[in-house]
Amino acid sequence: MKKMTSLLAAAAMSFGAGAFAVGVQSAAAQDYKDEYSISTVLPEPFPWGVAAEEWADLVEERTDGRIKMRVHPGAELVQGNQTREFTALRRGSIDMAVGSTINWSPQIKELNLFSLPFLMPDYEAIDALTQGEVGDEIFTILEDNGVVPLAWAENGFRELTNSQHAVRTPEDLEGLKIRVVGSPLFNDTFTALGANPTQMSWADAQPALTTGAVDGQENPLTIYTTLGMDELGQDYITLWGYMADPLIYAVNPDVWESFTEEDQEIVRQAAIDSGAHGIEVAREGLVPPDTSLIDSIEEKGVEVTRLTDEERAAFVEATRGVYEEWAQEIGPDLVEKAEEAIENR
Ligand code: X2X
Repeated sequence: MKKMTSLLAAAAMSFGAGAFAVGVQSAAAQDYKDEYSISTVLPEPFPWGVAAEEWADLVEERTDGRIKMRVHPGAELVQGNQTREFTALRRGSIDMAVGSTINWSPQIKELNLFSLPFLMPDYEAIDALTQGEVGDEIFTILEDNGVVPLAWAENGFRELTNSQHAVRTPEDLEGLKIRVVGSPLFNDTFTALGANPTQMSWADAQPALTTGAVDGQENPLTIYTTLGMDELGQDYITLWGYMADPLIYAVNPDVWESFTEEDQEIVRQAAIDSGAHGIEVAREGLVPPDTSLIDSIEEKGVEVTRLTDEERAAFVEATRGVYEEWAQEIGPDLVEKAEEAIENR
């Protein structure tokens, strides 16, 4: 009888544990929101929007609709103020984001690494950072600062465009009013080059280009073509590849914790998969031997300036002081690690 009782008790216990586990599962599922917001700056068909939409699609498909995500482009959840995106993500007023390292660098100084002028000479250099130890270190820093980073995508190498004349030397930039993004590093770089930088959000940049309030801007050519900047009078492009901004997928930690482990894995893998595709889209037509995107711009009569090594060196030289100053700000060890990774790529 005693044995019987204890057997029954054991059965009841294991049944109870099972019921408890089921209870936790369904409570978690019930805790899920009807829809999660993904903040980003640019919609489809820009590489940002492609990456973010594909993330949402893959997650919905792979979770059988348990998790639905909606892309909010134009940084609309922070009223277009893209440099506030990281803070909103951390606080939970947005759930998820696919954001540029530039836009998050006012809060995370280490992300300025990617904006150091002429640190990364080519696409392999970007990969050497994001796919290596430096990328891991940056993800740890992001985690320590209250978000859950999952994967990388890409905006791309930012080329210089303007409405006035071809730029082949730093002297050609003298006095040109150039719209720059929201990290002080950009002000320093363009000031060192003799230009007149003016900081504004992407939302403000578009009308400023249309009205001619600024002479030029810097952004990847995917943005130039998708927006049709040739029609806004941006008739001169200098291919100088002075920096590139990767995009980072990240999730608010409370949202992340609310997901079951299985769903966390799905969300992470979908970010990695859509990010890999996003990087392909960001590089399409820009990497030799396929330069079709650049060719299509030239065919429109836009003057594309390609710098010789010597001409490029003049820009490197003119911005060297900014590089050194900002390397201190970012952290000399991280910068050194990045330089080594690029050297050994
Ligand atoms: O504002 C820009 O230039 C953009 C769209 O490239 C970023 O958000 C960094």
